[in-house]
Amino acid sequence: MSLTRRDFLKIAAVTGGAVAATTPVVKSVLALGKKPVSLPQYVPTTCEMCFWRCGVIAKIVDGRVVKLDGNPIHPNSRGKLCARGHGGIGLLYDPDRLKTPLINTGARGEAKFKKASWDEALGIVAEKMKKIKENYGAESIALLTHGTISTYFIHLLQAYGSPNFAFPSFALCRGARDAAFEITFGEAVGNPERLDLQNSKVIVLIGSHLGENAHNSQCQEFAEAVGKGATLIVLDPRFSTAAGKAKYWLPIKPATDLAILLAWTNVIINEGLYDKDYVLKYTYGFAEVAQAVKEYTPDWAEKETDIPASLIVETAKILGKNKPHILIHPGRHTAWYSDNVQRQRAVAILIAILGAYGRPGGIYLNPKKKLEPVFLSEKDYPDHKPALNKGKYPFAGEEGVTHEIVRATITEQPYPVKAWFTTGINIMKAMPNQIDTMKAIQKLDLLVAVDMMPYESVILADIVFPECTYLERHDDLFVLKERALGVSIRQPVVEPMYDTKPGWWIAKELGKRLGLSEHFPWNNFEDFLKKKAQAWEIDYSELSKKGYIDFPESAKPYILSGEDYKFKTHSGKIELYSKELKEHGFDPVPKYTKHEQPPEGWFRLIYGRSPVHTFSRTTNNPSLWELMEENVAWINAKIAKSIGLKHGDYIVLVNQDGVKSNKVKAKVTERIRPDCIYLVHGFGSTSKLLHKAYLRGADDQQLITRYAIDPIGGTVGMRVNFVKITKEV
Ligand code: MGD
Ligand code: SF4
Repeated sequence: MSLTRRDFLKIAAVTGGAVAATTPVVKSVLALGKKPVSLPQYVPTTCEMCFWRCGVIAKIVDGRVVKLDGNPIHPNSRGKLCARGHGGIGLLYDPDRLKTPLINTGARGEAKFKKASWDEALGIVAEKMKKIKENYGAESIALLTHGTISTYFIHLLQAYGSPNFAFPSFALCRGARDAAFEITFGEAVGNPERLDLQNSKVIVLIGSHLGENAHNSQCQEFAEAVGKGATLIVLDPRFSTAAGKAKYWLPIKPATDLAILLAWTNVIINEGLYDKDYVLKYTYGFAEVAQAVKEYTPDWAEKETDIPASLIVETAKILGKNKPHILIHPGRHTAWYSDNVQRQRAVAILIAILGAYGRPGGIYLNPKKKLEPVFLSEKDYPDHKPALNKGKYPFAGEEGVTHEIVRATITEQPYPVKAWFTTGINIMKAMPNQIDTMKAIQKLDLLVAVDMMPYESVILADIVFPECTYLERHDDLFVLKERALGVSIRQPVVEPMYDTKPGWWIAKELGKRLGLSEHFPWNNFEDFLKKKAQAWEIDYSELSKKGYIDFPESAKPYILSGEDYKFKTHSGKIELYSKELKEHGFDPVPKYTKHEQPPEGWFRLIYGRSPVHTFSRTTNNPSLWELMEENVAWINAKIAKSIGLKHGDYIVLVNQDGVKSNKVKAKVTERIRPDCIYLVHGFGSTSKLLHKAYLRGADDQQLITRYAIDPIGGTVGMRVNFVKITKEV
């Protein structure tokens, strides 16, 4: 049963946070005189099946979660969840979950786990951390992290004296986009992205495979816009689900997107189709851009991209004529090659000259109101040596660069790294070059994993701390910038199962054993949340009942006509020409880079998402596994015919470094260019403790032994690997 907004609020207002109601099912059971079940309860919380963080209402009967629905008042869910959101129950009741702390009694990676008490496991880790600090300094402890748990462990590490943490979600994912938008507009595009899709007249997806990439409210707005007749232009070497809805599918040669972006800019400027008033009032460096793109003609771009010049001109004119209601999706996973930031700069420049930033149908503005940070503690962190990536990538931001931690661990330069914590991340599937990751792991004195499931990186750990799932814990409050500013709560809908604990508790208990109690000055995390809510003048009990509260007056989505809007860049304008890039020795306006193409007989390995899975973290989920048990390798039909391959045959992929994949079924299709092979990411698990996912499908990450670093933002391009097909399985 999905509650309407009115139903939910009415019930919440009457009964408080845990909302009771008698459903028809319960009534009929009572009428038949069967053993009565307790009345269902409804508790709002926030999803963490991916990082979109939708509002959820959990239905609980007899202490068990029986259904999850989208919270109707929450802007990220709008009453709906995606398949993975519904699959949260599968995670909660997955029999393969980690159930107690574990200590590996064998060699590293042998996974000869003995069950331990929390006290024993925490004590061992604290003692080892103290020794490492004594011998090498606290900086020798590094953290690789993803998701909400990051907050507590970054705090713990910093309190202990280490600056070395990294989110793969930056360097391997959205870092290039964020760096490019900060350089151009003075701020990142946000997460969720501030896309005014519902008002767009033209939507351009550059490898953003919406629909397969399922971010709930974004997909809802995308569907709404397409339903209202928005023209859709999709650049993708593969006929994606979104391409199926498009007026223009441009099957671009991989690694050449920058060419089409520069050619579009060329046509829009030459034809005078840019937004002249907007450019004059809000931008800096238009003349330099106009000069720089002169050489990037549609004829030139045709040779690079395989897209006919006539189509480049036609689509450029559609953009120009519908300005400013143009949504050029800034992308999410933008770590493709070595020039990611410049490709994303070209996206940003195009958005700016079409006047689509701060305009209906383009990118809406951040809310007017800001919530002041409330820290986990007021106590200062100790001084420490510079972080491992300090000074290497001028636009890398605060979120660290994963490969620098791997490199420093192997080389011990500029100083040794002796311990890793992995929290909420399966590093073997999230990071490229598994061979180097293993080399680094073998050099560690301590590897600790905090997780819910026995993924590959958990199997490698010396000590495993089992975290309870998001349905069993409080977490920090989430601040949303969905047009208006809002706050979303995560709270337990059931008690933690087994001997599992929330991430904040694990960090605090470790802190206690390291003499850092003053950094954790709260007994219970709810006390901290209440303090935060009070500082933000939010009624905590109302938040707990509704799941989400917003500040409607904070919304200011658009720049008003003629408004003197100041951007947060050095010049106060949108920087089409970037002095900042120039000062650091980079091109101030993007220039085209040519990338290597696959040799004869080889294919470029490309990858993407399935709408029913999140990375490797859901491939063992009983509910979602039923929907997709394994991935398949997309291969062009002509190529398949030429080598006698049939749809459904098992194949093995071998990459340029001789690394072989697990066996995988061939999907023979016209829907992909002949020079590519496509895999959905996250499959091919090698953890025997994942009984459903073990050896199902092929692991794209195993084949990604090479990567290309972008010198501007330190992002790690992973689409630089070539594979061959072999039929031996
Ligand atoms: P990517 O994985 O970069 O996707 O989602 P996106 O940012 O949309 O892109 C995959 C698409 O890029 C494929 O269609 C592929 O054919 C195309 N492609 C490959 N090479 C090229 C090229 O050279 N040029 C062009 N134009 N296209 C190319 C990722 C996003 O998805 C992210 S970062 C996260 S963290 C979320 N993860 C996620 C998930 O795991 N599952 C689901 N269901 N949804 C998710 N949403 C988010
Ligand atoms: Fe959960 Fe789906 Fe929303 Fe992600 S998009 S938070 S998985 S419901």
